[in-house]
Amino acid sequence: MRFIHTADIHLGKTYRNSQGEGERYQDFFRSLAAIVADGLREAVDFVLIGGDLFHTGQILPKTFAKTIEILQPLKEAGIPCLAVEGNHDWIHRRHNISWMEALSEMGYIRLLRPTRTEEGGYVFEPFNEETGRGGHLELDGLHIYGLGYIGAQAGSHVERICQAVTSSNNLLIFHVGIWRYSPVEIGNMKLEEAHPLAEKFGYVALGHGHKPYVIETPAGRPYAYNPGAPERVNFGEGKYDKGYYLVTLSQGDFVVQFRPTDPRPMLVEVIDLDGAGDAESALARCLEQIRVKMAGQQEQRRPLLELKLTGRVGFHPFELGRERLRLALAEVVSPLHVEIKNHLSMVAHTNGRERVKKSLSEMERDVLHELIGAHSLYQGREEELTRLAISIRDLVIKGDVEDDELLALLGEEL
Ligand SMILES: [Mn+2]
Repeated sequence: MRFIHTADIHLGKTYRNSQGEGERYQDFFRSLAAIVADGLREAVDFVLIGGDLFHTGQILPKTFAKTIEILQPLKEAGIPCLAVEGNHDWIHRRHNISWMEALSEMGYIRLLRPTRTEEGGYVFEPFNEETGRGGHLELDGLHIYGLGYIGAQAGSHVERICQAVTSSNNLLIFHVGIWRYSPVEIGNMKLEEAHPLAEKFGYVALGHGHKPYVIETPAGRPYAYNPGAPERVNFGEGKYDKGYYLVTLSQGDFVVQFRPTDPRPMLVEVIDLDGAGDAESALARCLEQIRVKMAGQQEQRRPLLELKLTGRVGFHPFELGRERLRLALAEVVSPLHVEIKNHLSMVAHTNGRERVKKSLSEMERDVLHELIGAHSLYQGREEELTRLAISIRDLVIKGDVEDDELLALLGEEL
């Protein structure tokens, strides 16, 4: 028996109001289509998607239509595609049918999701082909269970999840990260909390963290696998291996092979402009560094670029604005999309004395620090809560995280 295990496809993601919007939108579909094509070529028995098939709970009709088009060959070949919901697919309004449920009803995926008892226990109902609902199904003697994103409670629910499983020869699809390996800030559990899963499941198909990793029992037996996202989704993923797993199950052993995918080039570059006297020379330094970095690149696709500008400069940081940088960069690397983090601080001269003006982000931190410290409940935790406030602000600006998750993050910290 052979199968593909992938996760975190993030269909529908793009950069709004960016010239590269249309092309970037295609990246994620191309990535899934290539995996589907591999599955057909390898004649796998089934495909697993460990959550975050879609980037957001609400998707555009064209995203749904394109997803169907890409999954169609699997359906026609009779290769089941089993999926769970990730945090990004999650829809909170229960009276609305989710896009994942719709795909399951139409037979493009088999969406696995447990039901819950009043006492908080888990029940994995057999999957019903007619309704497209259920928590578990059997394929050639392998029992496949599906558990989507359950948030911060994942670690404490492992025992209940294991209790709900009475079969042997089991596999679990679970959208959760493990703290030590997952760079995502929410939805993780501790390594030791995961270990009991190894007693019930021969293979745990993870999703959530976009970086691949494998988890072993304390005795050194691998049992949980996170393939990571096959495309680079967020800045910072440029250095991760990108791919999916092709797994062979023979005589109870899962033999796992990581297969690389072909993601768009992504570059995060820190540019130290310390000592630059004017914006013109700073810009020249910036472009030179990028030019050197990109020299000898064989890649045809336009890269995604994030620039972090640092240092003390003799001009107002605003002079190196987004548009000015974008125009200049277009001539050097022609990036598909650029994000700029301007951490420059200005050195001013007053009466011959050098004085460093605070950068925007420093001022912001100081203001928050003062506001938080003014409340007696939070005194002594200013540093940590300021950091939390800023990271929540960044998540809100990025627009990927749902309100409930932000609240959960706050709840955990407070
Ligand atoms: Mn994801």
